[in-house]
Formats: sequence, C-alpha cells, structure tokens
Amino acid sequence: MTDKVLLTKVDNIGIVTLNSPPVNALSQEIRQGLLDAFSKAESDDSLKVIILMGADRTFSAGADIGEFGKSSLEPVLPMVCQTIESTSKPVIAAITGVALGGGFELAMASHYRIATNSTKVGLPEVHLGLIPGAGGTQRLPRIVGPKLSLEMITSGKPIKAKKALAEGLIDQVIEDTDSLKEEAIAFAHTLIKENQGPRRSSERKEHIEKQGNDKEIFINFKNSLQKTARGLYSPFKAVDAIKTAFTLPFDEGIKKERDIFLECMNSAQSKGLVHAFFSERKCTKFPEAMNENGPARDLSTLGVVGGGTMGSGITVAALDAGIKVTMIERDQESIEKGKHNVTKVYKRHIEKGRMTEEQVNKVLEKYKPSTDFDDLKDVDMVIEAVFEELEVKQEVFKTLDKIVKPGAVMASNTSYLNIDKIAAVTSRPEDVLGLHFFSPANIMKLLEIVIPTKVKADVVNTGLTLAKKMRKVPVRAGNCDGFIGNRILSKYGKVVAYMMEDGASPYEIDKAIFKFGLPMGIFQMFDLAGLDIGWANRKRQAATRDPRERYVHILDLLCEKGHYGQKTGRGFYIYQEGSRRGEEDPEVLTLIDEERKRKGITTRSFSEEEIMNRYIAAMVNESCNVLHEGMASRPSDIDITLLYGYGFPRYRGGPMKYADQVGLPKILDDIKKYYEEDSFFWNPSPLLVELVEKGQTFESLNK
Ligand code: 3H9
Repeated sequence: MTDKVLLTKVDNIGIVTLNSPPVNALSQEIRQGLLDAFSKAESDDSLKVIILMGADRTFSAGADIGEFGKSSLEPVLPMVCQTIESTSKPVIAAITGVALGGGFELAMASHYRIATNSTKVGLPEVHLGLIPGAGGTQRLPRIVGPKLSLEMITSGKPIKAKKALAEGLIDQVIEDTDSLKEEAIAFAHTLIKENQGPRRSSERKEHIEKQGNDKEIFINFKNSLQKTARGLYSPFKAVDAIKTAFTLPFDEGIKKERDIFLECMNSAQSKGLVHAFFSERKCTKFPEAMNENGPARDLSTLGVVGGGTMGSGITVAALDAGIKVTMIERDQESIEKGKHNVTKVYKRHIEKGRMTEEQVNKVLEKYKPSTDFDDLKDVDMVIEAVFEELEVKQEVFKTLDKIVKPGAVMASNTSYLNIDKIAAVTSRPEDVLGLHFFSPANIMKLLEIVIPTKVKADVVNTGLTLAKKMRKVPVRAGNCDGFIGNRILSKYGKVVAYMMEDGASPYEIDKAIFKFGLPMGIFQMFDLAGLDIGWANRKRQAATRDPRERYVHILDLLCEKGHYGQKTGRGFYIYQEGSRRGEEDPEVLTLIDEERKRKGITTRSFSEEEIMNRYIAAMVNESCNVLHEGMASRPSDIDITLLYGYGFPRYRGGPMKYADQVGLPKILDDIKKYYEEDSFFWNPSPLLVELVEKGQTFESLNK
C-alpha cells in the first residue's frame, strides 16, 4: 500500500488524499493507490460519503507525463475514473490549485465538485499532442454541452473556478483556501442530510438530448480550427471524440476516446510536444543555480540604458514584473522617444480594455525616465540596450562602472557581441553578463543568459531571477558570436541565400518554411526584423570573413536601395501603407536574376523537400558545433531557443528533436552530399559524425 494516497476518516466521511508533491501527477503508484483506497472506502459500511482531495496546495496536474512512451502501466486512468464514478456512495472532489488533464477527469468522474476561488480546471492535453484520455471528452460534454467542451478541450486553456461554477462544472466555490477541507466535510453532511446519492456525469442526458442530431457545430468548429490550430493533429481529433459523446452511448464513446488517445500518443507531434514540455523546465537548471555559493543578489530596481525598441521593451517587461525601472537616454529628445515607446504599450492596453487607466498609472509610478546617469547609482541591476556596436557599448560600461553601486549587476543586451570585451572595460568584470532579449522584449519569452569568462555564479543567478520575475524562458548560452540562436540563424540564413542565388525564389523558400509549420518564412522574418540589422552585422564581419566563404550580395543590394523591409515599406516583399502583410515584388525577382547572371550561375529548381532538407541540415550542423564547443548545455536548450526565439514549430519539438526523429544518419548523409558543392560551408560537425558513428541520438545528451 502506497503512502501517496491516504484514506482517513472524519465521522462517517472517508477522505482520500493525494500526497505526491509537487503536483500529484497520476503515476502508476497513485493510480493503484486510488483504486485501493476507493475499494476500501466502498466496502466500509461506516462511510457514507467520500471526499477526494490533494494533500497540499494542488489537486492534480493529471497523468504522469514522465510515464508517456512507456508501455501501458495498469491500472490505466480511465479504469480508475470508472471505479470512482461507479462507487455507490457520493464522491466529492475538493479542488484547490489546479485540476488539469487526468486530474480534472478524476474530478469529473467524482459526483460533486467544490473548489477554492483561485482554482483552475482544464484539459490541456492538446498541448502535449493528445486528447483527454480518461473520459474527459465524454463526461465534459455531458456536464456542460458541446460549445464549452469544444473550446476547453481544443484550446487546452484552463478556466477559473468562478467561470466553472457559472457553467455548472463546479457546485460550490470556497473563498478561503485553508477551509477547503472543512467546507468539503460540510458539503458531505448536507448530502447525507438531504439523502443525495451519486450524481454520475456519464448518466447525464440533458445536453445530449438538447443537441439531438445537429452536427453543424462540429463542422463549423473544425473549420475555425484550420486557422487557430494550423498544422496540429490532436485538436481535430478531439472534435471527433467530443462529437462521439452526442452520437454513441457512454461506454462506446469511452472506447472510441481511448483509440484516438492512443493514436495521438503514438504520433510524432505528441513526442515533440512532450519533449518541449520537459525541455522548457530543464533549461532553467543552470549549474550556477545548483551551486551553493551563488544565491541571487537582490533585485527590485533596474536601470535600462537606451529607450529604443529593445530598451523600452525591456522596460515594459520589467514594469510588468513589478520592478522599478530608471530609463536613461543621452538627451531630452531621445528620452521623450523612450517615454513614448513605453507609454504607447500601456495606452494600447487601455484601448483594448486589458487594463484600466488607474492600473496603468499605478504601473507607471515605477517608471523613471531620465537623462542623468547618476540616477542609476542605487539600482540593483542595469541593462544596457544601446546601439549594437562594441565601442558604443564599451563607453556605456565605462560610465556605469563609475556610477553604479558595488554589487550591482551590469548586463548588456547584445545579440552578437563579445561580452568579455565589454566586461573588460570595467573594474568588475565578475559583475557583468549578457542578457539577450528578443524583440519585442515585453512579448517574446526567450532570454539568452550569456556567460562571460569572469562572471560570478550569483550574478548569473540574478539573471535567472530576472527571467523568472519577467516570466521568460532562460537559456544558458556561451559567449560566442551570435550566442546560440543568432549563431545558428546565421548559418541557415546563409543556406537560404545560397538556394535563392541558385534558383529558388525567396517566395518559394518562404512557402516551404511556412508549410513546415513556422509562423512565417525566413525572408518575411528578415523584412520584419529589418534588413539593415543583418547588413550592419555583415559589414562588421567583413574584415574577418574567410575568403573561401561563398557570399551572396542580394541582401546588401536591397539595403543599398534603402529597402530595409517592413519599416521602409519594401524589402523582399512590398508592404502597402500600414500593412504588415507583404506582397511578392517582381523587382526583387529581377534584381536576383541580374545578380545570378552577373555571377554566371546556371539556375535550377528546388523542391519544397529539398529546401527544407538543406535548411534543417544547416541548422542541425551548426547546432552540433554550438554543443561541441560547450556554448549550449544540452541539445534540448537549443530546441527551446529555436522554439521560443525563432518560431520553430513546437509540435516538432525543436530542431534537435526533429533531427532525432528524422534520423541523424540521414541528416549527415545530406550534409555529405552538399559538401561536394561547397566544402567550406558544409563541413560536417565532429559531434554529428561522432553521434552517427556511435548510433546515438541528441536525446542521449539531454542531461
Ligand atoms: C493527461 O492527463 C492525459 C489524460 O487525459 C489521460 C491519461 C490516460 N506529469 O511546471 P512546474 C513536474 S496529460 C509529470 O515547474 P508550476 C514538472 O516537470 C497531462 N510531471 O510548476 C516539474 O518537475 P521538475 C495533462 C509533471 O507551478 C514539477 O512538476 N496535464 C506534471 O510552474 C513542477 O512543475 C498537463 O499537461 C505531470 N503532469 O506549474 C499539466 N506536471 O521540478 C502539465 C508537472 O522536476 N503541468 N510536472 O522540473 C503544468 O501545466 C504545470 O506543471 C502546472 C504547475 C501548472 C501543474
């Protein structure tokens, strides 16, 4: 008998408690424990009602995701839910924290549900490429009808207790979390007094009868999913399963649900999404964070140098996290612009009804724009976000070194530059680190924390604290050109330029990338980011560029014409006034053609498959170099970087997971083939060669 599921008694009420912190994941041990506890409670004649609850601050986060992929471990959760529902005594689920996935399915199999005010309930299985597999697609529609079921299950978004109460999913909301148990006992006594028996969700008919034969809602809903769930598999299958609740008897619906659940579980998408789930938790585990000598320093005030796009985005992210921010600009005109950049974000929140004016004013009380560097003397951390040029950044750091208090953390928001060279101009390089935010910094979740040679562990931990406060996903990156993400991007950015010069149009390439699942093509992305940014970077690298490297001039030629992308209305695409949707530009095609002729290139066509093979091969090969040089801690950190910073489709798990699924020998074979054309660019990474030789995968390196 496990101690993770306890059966206790209060008067004539049995209390089954899940006690498996931190989230009461429903592992085999817990499932067996539940069966044992319910069977004992059922056979104990002294018990009149059973309460099911979590021991601590949460009910249950659902099935144990760590068990996925292992062979089915009996008893399976649908059977546990069935046992609970068929219990002859009323069962009350008393919920606090979250009841998600299988956790919520346990609650729906219970006969009554009460929850604390802060509780959230939901079926997030689609985020793992699954559908609810323990009765959720059959019980939820019987409790709330088709509309809310479709919304909740296909979006995976949990709902709050109050909404659940209004929808009849929960019978009572308790304001005070600490009194949940007493309130549940009181609820049980009321049931006994009123002689109420079990109320089984599977037997509820009102919504089934109301819906009748009307299938329109399911057809329309699937149509709408084409937009919101593009490329995904399980949300569409979830609609099929929910529809079954209205067409088949409960037991048959459950069988159908199980079949679809298992089909989804075996899909590559589910494996990719489960990998993403664990990877985004793993990436927060920095060696510095394990290190006892480095707890984070205090962090309640922040200085931001620069009020441009990055500086103001970082400022908003910090203000949203409740951190006081002093923003510095070099003169009055620039700080006015910075102020405008920050306040316009909040004005929009008011316009959209996301915040009231009062709330915005409260947030802005913490914002101090200034042109005086001395105003930074008391801040806990300062982030420099000025122009991306080493000398300019070094000047800022020299000034900061003279002003900020001892122990203040000094960070540079750079996308490419060498942090050691920035740290070296200060008298305290141990307090300096890189924080690479992605634009817009108040929205994009990725934060590369760049580790220069001399930085202290507690400084790195302060970076992690900032990430946590801002709800960013932190990735530990080594100090190399472009760190993890931009370094890899620079390689697959080159490969698309090579294909463009060799015969593929940028529009064909973008279509292939979009079809693969990215939100936009790479040329659209270049246009969005600004072609001038890459141009400046290429000029910076010109002096040290290896003469053997193939160089495509097309992007420079566009920049020379002043076509920087969306911000100038023209780049690879033409943008009509105010539009972010670009149209294909025949002049760009002519320019490309002329350049091909100038270089005497015989063009050829590229299939979508070949475009993606080359794109992925370049990405994976450089990722291997990044790993091999120790610039990323593990392959899954690269996956997270590409998922959160570069739009790689989450359902593919990231490029490393995708490569494992495709097979590393196939990727290496492709690279060897391309090597014949360009032995400089397509040099196979030693790590890739080694993994293939040993028959290993990237997963084997995910410690
Ligand atoms: C399902 O239920 C299928 C069924 O329909 C059918 C079955 C037949 N399993 O996120 P945190 C770990 S599918 C295993 O950092 P938070 C997590 O890895 C499931 N482990 O905390 C972490 O471990 P570590 C549907 C889990 O407070 C630790 O718990 N359910 C699970 O920020 C703390 O987690 C979901 O998709 C799990 N289910 O957020 C819910 N959940 O410390 C997934 C968490 O070693 N979970 N862990 O890194 C979540 O959304 C969040 O974890 C939660 C807490 C909101 C619960």
